[in-house]
Amino acid sequence: MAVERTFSMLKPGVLQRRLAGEIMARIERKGLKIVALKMMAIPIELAETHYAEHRGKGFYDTLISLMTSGPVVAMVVEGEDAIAQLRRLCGATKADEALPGTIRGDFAMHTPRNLIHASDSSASAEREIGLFFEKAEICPWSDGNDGWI
Ligand code: 3AN
Repeated sequence: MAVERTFSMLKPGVLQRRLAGEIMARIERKGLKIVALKMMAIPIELAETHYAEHRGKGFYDTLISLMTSGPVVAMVVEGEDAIAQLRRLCGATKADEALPGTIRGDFAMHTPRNLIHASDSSASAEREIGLFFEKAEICPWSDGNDGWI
């Protein structure tokens, strides 16, 4: 499997619910590597660019207003097959379809507040990492545990 980078973001509400550590722990326990991390308030223009594919949909205005309603935690996550692996950890988009054991299945009751974003393809990952992070903010590391994970 190829080593990939993916973009992930803990949405507004996660810090308020004190779930940031719990969610990041799940990502770490899986064996994925966090190689960039920052807390930020998303300007409305960035939220609109990030979610441009959803413009015009019924939930778009709510989505933009929720995403700009409080700080997020943005991450670049690295690992073998990281894009699909992280999507599986997140669970289905719809709160009532996300299975127990997944982040959304365990913590989300309502789809608009489904806690976490994770890129859905390598093209999205590259685009989204570029939107949120400068190259110099990404810190690759290796610790010799790779053979155990
Ligand atoms: P995902 O985040 O699983 O890739 P997308 O890209 O289809 O899902 O949707 C982006 C975000 O828009 C979701 N995380 C969710 O917050 C919101 N969303 C998607 N579908 C709906 C829906 N039917 N009703 C309300 N909000 C939605």
